[in-house]
Amino acid sequence: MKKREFIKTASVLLTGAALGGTLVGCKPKQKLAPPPPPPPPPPLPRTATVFELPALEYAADALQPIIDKATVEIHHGKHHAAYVANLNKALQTQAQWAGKSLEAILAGLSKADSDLAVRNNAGGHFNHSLYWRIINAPALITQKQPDGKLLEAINAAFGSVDNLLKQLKDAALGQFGSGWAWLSVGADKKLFVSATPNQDNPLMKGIVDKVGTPILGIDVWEHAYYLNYQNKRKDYVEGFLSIIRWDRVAEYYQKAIV
Ligand code: MN3
Repeated sequence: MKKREFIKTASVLLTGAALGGTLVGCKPKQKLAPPPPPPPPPPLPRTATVFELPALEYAADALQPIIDKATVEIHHGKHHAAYVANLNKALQTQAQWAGKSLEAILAGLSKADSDLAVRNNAGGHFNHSLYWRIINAPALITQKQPDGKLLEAINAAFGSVDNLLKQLKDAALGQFGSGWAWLSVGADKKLFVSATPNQDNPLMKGIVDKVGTPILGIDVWEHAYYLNYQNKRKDYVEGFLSIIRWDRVAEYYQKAIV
């Protein structure tokens, strides 16, 4: 046996003896308990949809003099941003909305929902996203009136564009307190005007009487106009209707009638 092998063998023997020695005189050897089963894997994290504040398509001062810069900055950067943040927060604890689109969430709400966080903030996010997209800088409003298929639908439902604008104005001025006035496409593909309180909208079929797809919305919360117009909601509504992007409203109409 070479020296190195001798050392190795001796070392193994010694170790065995030492181990054996420790067992001598011990209590009867206890059978080792089988290892506990591994803990169940943690539940998969629920993938809540995360919504984002859409950027404005124009500068904050672009809508002047109809809507002033400070109002746009606060309305978009604070109010709308808060609806998005609070919606995302609420969705973290309400598994039933996981992975759903904003429209699907709105359509799934019911009057029985006692937690208003999703209703108010999903509504607030949808409503304002539409609001910012259907208006533009006054100088960029080249098309003053609707045309094409949208015009045909307006004439069919209201008789004339003037009648539509009057109904929208009446709905906006008639909404007591905070809320919205809407032009929507109903299930019968016909246009109708309605108003809703707070951040409700016509997509909320479990909540509103008149159900449809909104294609134009007028925010009549005071935060939308008070800095510039104070209590003169009528002046704000008339100004707002003068900067409508009818080409964009027509796009929403086309999507809604498919
Ligand atoms: Mn608002």
